[in-house]
Amino acid sequence: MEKLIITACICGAEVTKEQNPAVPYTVEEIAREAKSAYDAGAALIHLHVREDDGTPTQNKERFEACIKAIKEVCPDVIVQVSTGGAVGMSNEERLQPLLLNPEMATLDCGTCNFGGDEIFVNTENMIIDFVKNMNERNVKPEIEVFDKGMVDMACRLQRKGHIKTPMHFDFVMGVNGGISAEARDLVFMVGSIPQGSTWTVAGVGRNQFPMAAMGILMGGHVRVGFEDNVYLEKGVPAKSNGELVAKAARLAKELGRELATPAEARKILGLPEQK
Ligand code: KMH
Ligand code: ZN
Repeated sequence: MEKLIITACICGAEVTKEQNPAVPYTVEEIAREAKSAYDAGAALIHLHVREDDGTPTQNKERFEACIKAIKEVCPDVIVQVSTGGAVGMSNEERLQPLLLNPEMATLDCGTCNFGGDEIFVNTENMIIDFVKNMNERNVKPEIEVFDKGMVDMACRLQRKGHIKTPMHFDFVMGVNGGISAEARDLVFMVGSIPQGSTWTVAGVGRNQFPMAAMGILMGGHVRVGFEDNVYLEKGVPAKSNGELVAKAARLAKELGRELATPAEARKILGLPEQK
């Protein structure tokens, strides 16, 4: 089987230090968490950034500082910026990190409830605008889908020529408002994407490691990290993102999947070699 890409979503926009004191806010903390994940086997960092007080931001300068700090300690890691940001941000704010010409960025392919009164808005025209922006800058989108209809939206936009092939999907499963995280759900999602696509799975909360194990077995890739889950096991907060990545790496080893280095991950994802 193809080598396994572990993505670490080290920070997110919603999770707080009250939930786990190791959640990073400052530039230094973000670099520390990226390094812990990279040392444990992550080839890719899915990046959100915060102000020092924890407020989520899409500020270009803050992203620039964080990416620089990450690259100083993990020079070859792939950094994928979030264009999802936090619920309620404007499109202009969300698009800011693309100005840095990152290797990858997320492309959220539909609107969904996000718990309580929160709605994560991604209309069809927004998706077209976001991907146009990525295409102009040669940024590879990771198509984030929280439900099956979002896979269909991405495929429709691919057929219309907006999204390039091969597509790379991230199935985010278990969000309160999106698809649940049962084995049958992942089988359904994987069976719904075009041949030649790559995919990763991000199980939310207690679904993180069951979904990771399924992703490893089914030949996909996996995402773990504080954005989606702060516990190493029931009732045990993870001390770092590295602990979560190390657990995914142990599962991979037991199940016979070798880990992809960042260079190998670039090949699998069709990204240009790092200069
Ligand atoms: N924070 C969520 C509202 C992304 O990174 O593109 C959206 C999110 C998706 O995290
Ligand atoms: Zn995210």
